[in-house]
Amino acid sequence: MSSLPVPFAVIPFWMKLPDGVSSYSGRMDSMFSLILWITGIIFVIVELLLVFFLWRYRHREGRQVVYTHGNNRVEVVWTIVPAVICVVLALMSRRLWADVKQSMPAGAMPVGIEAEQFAWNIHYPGPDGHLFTEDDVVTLNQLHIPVGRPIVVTLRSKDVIHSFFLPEFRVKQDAVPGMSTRIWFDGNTVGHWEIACAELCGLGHYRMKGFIAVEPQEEFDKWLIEQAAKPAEEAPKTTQEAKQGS
Ligand SMILES: [Cu+2]
Repeated sequence: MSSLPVPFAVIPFWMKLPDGVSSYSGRMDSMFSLILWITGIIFVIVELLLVFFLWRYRHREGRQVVYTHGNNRVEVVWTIVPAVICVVLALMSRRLWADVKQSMPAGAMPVGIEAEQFAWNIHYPGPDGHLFTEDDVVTLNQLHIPVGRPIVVTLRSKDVIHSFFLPEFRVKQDAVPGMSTRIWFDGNTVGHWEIACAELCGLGHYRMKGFIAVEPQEEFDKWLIEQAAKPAEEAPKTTQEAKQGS
């Protein structure tokens, strides 16, 4: 999919997505721009036809109405063509969906993320090697990952539905109370970005923000040791008013 013909791999400049920094962001963008081109071209054709017909069949004194039962051939064509396009797109995105959402890469680093109103609790496994246990290293809103290493996130929620959103990594996944959802991604560029909540989750939704840092392995190791030495931070207690807004 990364080898789509050039025009389809290019997104118009006024629709630019932020530069992708995960290993699958390029494939996702190709799929996105292909669909955008197909739907965009169809949109323009349909709107032009609409305007043409408005003009062509406008009211004129003495013009008779014509009753028609349609045109079978045209109807068959405009049913089959979109159906074929949809099936082809479904088959093309199937593979990407499976790679991104359904199979987890081997040797990935496990991280647990528990969303709550209005913060992200980030868990790294402690000495027992398991997530969400007493000895986890827990940080508030600070997700650090080593560059180039796949991360498998086990996503949970303490209260309502949140959505874990990393725009530059092309990651978006709901965190649903009572469910553990696994997702994976990686970062192929060193840098800092934001974690957003993409699901309206209460009055404090606008400030439910975290930070992701992609750093060289040694820096990450150092950072994790520092975090392990610190007492875990608690999310600030949300006011009753803010919770009621959920
Ligand atoms: Cu939220």
